[in-house]
Amino acid sequence: MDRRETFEKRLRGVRAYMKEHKLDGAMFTSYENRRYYCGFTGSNGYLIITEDRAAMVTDKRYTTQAQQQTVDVEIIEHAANRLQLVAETVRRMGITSMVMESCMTVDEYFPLKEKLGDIRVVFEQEYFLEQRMVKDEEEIACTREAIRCAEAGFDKLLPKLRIGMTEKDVADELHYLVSKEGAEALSFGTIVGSGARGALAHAFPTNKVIEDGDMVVVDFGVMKDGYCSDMTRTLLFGNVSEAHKRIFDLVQESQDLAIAAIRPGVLARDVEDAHRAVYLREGLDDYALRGLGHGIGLQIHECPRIVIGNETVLRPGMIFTVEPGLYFPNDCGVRTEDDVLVTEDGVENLSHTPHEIHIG
Ligand SMILES: [Mn+2]
Repeated sequence: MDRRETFEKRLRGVRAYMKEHKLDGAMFTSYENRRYYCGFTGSNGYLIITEDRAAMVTDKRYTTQAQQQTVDVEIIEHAANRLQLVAETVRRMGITSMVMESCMTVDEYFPLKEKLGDIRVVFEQEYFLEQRMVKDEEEIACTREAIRCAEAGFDKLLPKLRIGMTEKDVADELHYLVSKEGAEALSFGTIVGSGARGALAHAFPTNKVIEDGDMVVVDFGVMKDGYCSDMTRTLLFGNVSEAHKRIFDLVQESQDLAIAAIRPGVLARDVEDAHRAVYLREGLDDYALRGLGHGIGLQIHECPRIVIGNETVLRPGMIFTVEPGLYFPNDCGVRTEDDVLVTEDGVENLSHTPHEIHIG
């Protein structure tokens, strides 16, 4: 598919929504949806869609970039009175009713609403998130490349790791290595939690020294062409106690069961249940979180959410994380995270880094 076809196909989904809800326009204001529906990667823009046209209001920093990145989108440059021009453009395109993303801030919405006058506005978020939930070939390829950069950097990190390094040393080294592999950015702030700090699910790397016997949770991701990867490994430094190693093994078992349960037609909650069965059996469910994973894409957290009770039906092309964990406050934490793709007949694990890694 060329770029024109890609965006036409995605916009057909928007236009189907407009038709179904008897609207004659749509406006996108988030970075991710602008990028998804027209390819523009700038930080400011109002993408306005009608039945047969598309226009984007942006500022002078981005005029040339927007012209280069988009296909068949009229680029309109705004000066000081941004919202005035947005409202005028909406009216000029003949829109009388439109759907907007509900993530717009109230600070921005109320002044815009006033300028839109009698143009009817409805809000939607879920529908567009669901459109992005099933990835096309190009999106899958970008995600694979993001995972490759992350894993190649991580692989080069392992021989450099030593007892006595700090959590921050680990994160700094990793960031340099993934960047060298071609990562364009980090998907989120890297987590390094050693020893008891591993129980903090989102531990920010500190100057704490990694000691003999620490289990160290390293959770990070990188972006490639806008698409995020996300992986976690719990590294076993030196002589890890038998009690801690047993926890580590239970998390691996729960991940294996979850991945084995993934195929088209299965509900997200069934995959969640499959991993939780291990913790329930062991009487350890209180030490797990309430979810197993999340979709990844242009955002680090997308649909489908693999959480308790979620009835989303898994479909080929969905990419999400499988990240079981056990967290014992003031003692230790373990998490292992792979990224998986739902295929026509089952699942492909896109992550290839070994799960059990000993250091020193
Ligand atoms: Mn994750």
